[in-house]
Amino acid sequence: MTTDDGHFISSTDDSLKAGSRGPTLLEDFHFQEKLSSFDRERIPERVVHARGAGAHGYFQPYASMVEFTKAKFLQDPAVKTPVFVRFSTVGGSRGSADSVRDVRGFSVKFYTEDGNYDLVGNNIPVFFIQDAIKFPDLVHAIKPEPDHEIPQASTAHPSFWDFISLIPESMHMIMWLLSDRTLPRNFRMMQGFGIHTFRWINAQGKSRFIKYHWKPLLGVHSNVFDEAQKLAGKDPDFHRRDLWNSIEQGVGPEYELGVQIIEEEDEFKFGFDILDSTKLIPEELVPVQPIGKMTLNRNPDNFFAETEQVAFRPSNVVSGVDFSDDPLLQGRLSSYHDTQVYRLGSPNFIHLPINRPVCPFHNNHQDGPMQMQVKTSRVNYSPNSLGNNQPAPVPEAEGGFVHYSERVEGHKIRERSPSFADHFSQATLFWNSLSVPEKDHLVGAARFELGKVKEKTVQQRMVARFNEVDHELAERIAEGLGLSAPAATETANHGQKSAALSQENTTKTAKGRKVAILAASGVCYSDLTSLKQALNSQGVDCEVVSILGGTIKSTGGPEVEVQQTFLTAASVMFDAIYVPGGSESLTALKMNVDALQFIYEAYRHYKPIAANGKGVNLLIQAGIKGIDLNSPVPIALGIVTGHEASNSFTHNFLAAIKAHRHWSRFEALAD
Ligand code: HDE
Repeated sequence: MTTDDGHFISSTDDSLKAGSRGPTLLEDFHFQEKLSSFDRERIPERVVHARGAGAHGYFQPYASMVEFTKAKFLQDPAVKTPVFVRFSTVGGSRGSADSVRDVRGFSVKFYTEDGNYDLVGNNIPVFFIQDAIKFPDLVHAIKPEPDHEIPQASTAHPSFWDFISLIPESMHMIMWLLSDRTLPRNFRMMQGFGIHTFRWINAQGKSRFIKYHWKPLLGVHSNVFDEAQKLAGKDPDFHRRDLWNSIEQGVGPEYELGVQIIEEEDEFKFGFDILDSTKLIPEELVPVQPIGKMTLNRNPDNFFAETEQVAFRPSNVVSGVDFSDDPLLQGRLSSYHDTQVYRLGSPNFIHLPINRPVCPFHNNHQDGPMQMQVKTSRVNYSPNSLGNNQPAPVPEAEGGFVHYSERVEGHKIRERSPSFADHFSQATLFWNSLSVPEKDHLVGAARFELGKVKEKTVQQRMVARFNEVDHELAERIAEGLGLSAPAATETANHGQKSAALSQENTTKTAKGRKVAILAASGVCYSDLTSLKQALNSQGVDCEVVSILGGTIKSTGGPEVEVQQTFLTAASVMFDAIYVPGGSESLTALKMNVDALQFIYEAYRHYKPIAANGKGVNLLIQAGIKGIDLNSPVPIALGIVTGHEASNSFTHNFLAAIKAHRHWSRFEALAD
């Protein structure tokens, strides 16, 4: 151990004192350095998106995009571009829980041979506001209220809904905010969107409009609200841990990058403005073309150096990518650089290893705090003759970035374009596109959030807003709040839908799921291992959860290792439950309240549950209604029973895991 200057340290446990019971001496330079460094360990957390987790990986295009863009990293399917991705929540502080109801950030830094490209998106395709100048108001309203700093990481408070009720442009985003999208199961099963309309420019200088979509290969899946709330206590690091573990296990997240390409001449053909970030372009109107895949496969070595210090800026683009005039994007183009300089303390944040481009960079920027480059030239101005006029600008033909020469003219004016004025049609489109359970969840979320608002005027104003989205929606929310329903509006629901907006239509696979095997001493070895092996072979992870740690005796085989106990684990951490046979094991579990609660909670959260042998009695004991050992439960209900772990038992359980949630369970099984 040495000081920062390299002097060997002989002791770091006692400060230098005048006598062993005497005062500490100022000359103890090791003490001074250690404490002063400690005093400065924190940098300001991000003003939004403070809570996050990151990972390294790579992006590879499926085919050359040369027709549409000259961006080098999209030219050659053989080229893997390294990436660093940071996922985040928006509202909570750095130490807040992962699973709260919130929008998630989805930021990607591509380290291309042409310099870094940052695609800083969210997991929702639209945003709350149309103009960046309202962002501070929005964030003040989202964050804890300034007098008592309550609540943490939640929009369920009066000032948020007061603000929202006064800005109708937020209604489309609010529908997404109240939907299951803000409760992602994990980052591996979460979608990403660039939100704004960007431009791609090809080598001939032709510009097209672009919307970005990240689609997870495992599909888009969510927690139910009760589960998300419990996870926040049982494992506040649930998403971070899942990301880390999946990468350590070699099954890190994979996302397909897709683009919607809009020709310049089609800019005005949609009936809404493509510069308005509260609108999406339905996939039925412009399909999403898959263009490549991103794989995350390496965890950071150090959270602070990488995940905390990574600095994203939407203005950080490569040649071939350009901006649109979306007023939300335009504001972001300056704000992020500004925030990084404040947060990381200097424009030289770019020299930090996580932010540095992988290609060489040269310019005449000079000095400043924490300058890491030791430039050796006497010349630091342009033009110059003493340094052979280096560094010199690069002509466009050789890759120099040239902004798209869009023609603009107009009066200087603080005004919203009238083409941004329709705030409800797409909110209605979203509502219409949801499945029945998704609609129920949304209504429940609205009742919860507005139920935390005691100001009746705010509640009423919000109900009036929902009424403009859909009358039945407003009626249901009003009923939950104990308010009288508003009269139906003159404009009826347009009845349009878009299939891509419902999570029910997403990819569904058993791969990447995690099953809890509940067992105690005396568990049937072949029941346990045969199903476990079958699940593992399909990419399903299993953990044995028991009453005590260590190992348990089995019948018919060796001792079985226990991975978790009912104290360390909870059903919310798993996607499904399996109860193998073995009468001694089942008797022990039946006597254990935590085991019974574990099963009932998974049942309540609509998760697949399998039990064989007398395990079915344990499910009954746990409170699951309408089942018995001799008559199989309909597969759609996600409860798989049988006398032994047969092929059809395994097959049915895998099918139930693949379906993930079994929404119709309560109506069908209730006594
Ligand atoms: Fe951000 N946003 N934002 N934002 N944002 C920040 O930058 C801002 C917006 C998003 O993982 C800040 O480094 C303004 C939309 C993500 O490090 C800050 C506006 C979208 C992240 C900032 C927006 C985002 C941020 C805070 C209104 C989705 C986390 C700390 C125009 C497309 C990046 C920081 C990371 C972070 C400003 C709106 C996504 C203050 C002014 C729209 C994913 O600069």
